[in-house]
Amino acid sequence: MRKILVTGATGQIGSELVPALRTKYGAENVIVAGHRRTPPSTLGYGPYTTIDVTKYDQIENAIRDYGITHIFHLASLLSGEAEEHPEVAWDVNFNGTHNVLEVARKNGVKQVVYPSSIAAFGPETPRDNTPLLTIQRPKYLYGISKVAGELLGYWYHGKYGLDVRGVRFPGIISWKEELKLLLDGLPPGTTDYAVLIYYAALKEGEYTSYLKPNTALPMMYMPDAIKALIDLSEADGSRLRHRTDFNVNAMSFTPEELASSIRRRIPAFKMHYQVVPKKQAIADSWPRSLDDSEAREEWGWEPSYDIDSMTDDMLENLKRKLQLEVMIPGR
Ligand code: AKB
Repeated sequence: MRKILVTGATGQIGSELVPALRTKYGAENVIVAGHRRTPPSTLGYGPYTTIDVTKYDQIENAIRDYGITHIFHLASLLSGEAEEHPEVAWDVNFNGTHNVLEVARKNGVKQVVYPSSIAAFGPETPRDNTPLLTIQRPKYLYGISKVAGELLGYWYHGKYGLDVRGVRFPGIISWKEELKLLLDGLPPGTTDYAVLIYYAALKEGEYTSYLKPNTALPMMYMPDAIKALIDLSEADGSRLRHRTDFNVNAMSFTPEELASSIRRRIPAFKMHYQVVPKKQAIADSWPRSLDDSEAREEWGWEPSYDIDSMTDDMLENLKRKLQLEVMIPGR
């Protein structure tokens, strides 16, 4: 029987991972940890605890109180906010991960899973079909914290035998959790335009992209991201030759290609461009597509959504969520 702790559970991935885990393992066996005093209602019924991952004791108390056997560690600042708040980002992304691993090994936790990112690569990395093992010299702090997290996981596995696993996520697109915007009106991540564009398409019929029209980045629809985390967690450990750095590819597209996909459903949708140099520079240092052969071979990774099936599903669900009357041909 698994007793699972999810850190950073009120964020974009946690909001959808938690309900999936609760359906699979039982609500009372999935303990949600976040910053807020009360959990958002989207997480459904089940135990909730407040944890700041930079505080070792708070993690250890939760592990002991609930008899935790497995951890999904999601608490992290994203690429844009990490550049704005480097000290906090290092504290949460690196020290937080170190705390989770240390508490886990000292308290007999069986497994820790956490995401890395395409940000773990840098401008010198080959950008197309990027292999798992290649040059990693990220230029920005978020990526540096992710590479450090990947290596730390290997170290805990090698030195203490802790079962640490992780994937390098591309940009994740989802409709359930509304993105918070930062003070400058920009989202916390670099790939988040690909979420905001759907809201704008339904609400305003137009969107202004902060990335250039031809900036290709690897992306993934949330149901595939949830599948990746759960499948990797459940995979037979004896088949894993890699640990915390699995590339997982689903699709790659540019802002212009995403706009075209939306126009199949909303023909009048207009796209404008106002490039934000700090966002563009981060995007230009990341891969355009990934070679994910190790994930396919070692634990059977296979995505279900491409750009058009994702767009159809996003628009349908968002439209319902926003309760907007938008004419979608063929519906
Ligand atoms: C970001 O844009 O910062 C994240 C990521 C690719 O890790 N979505």
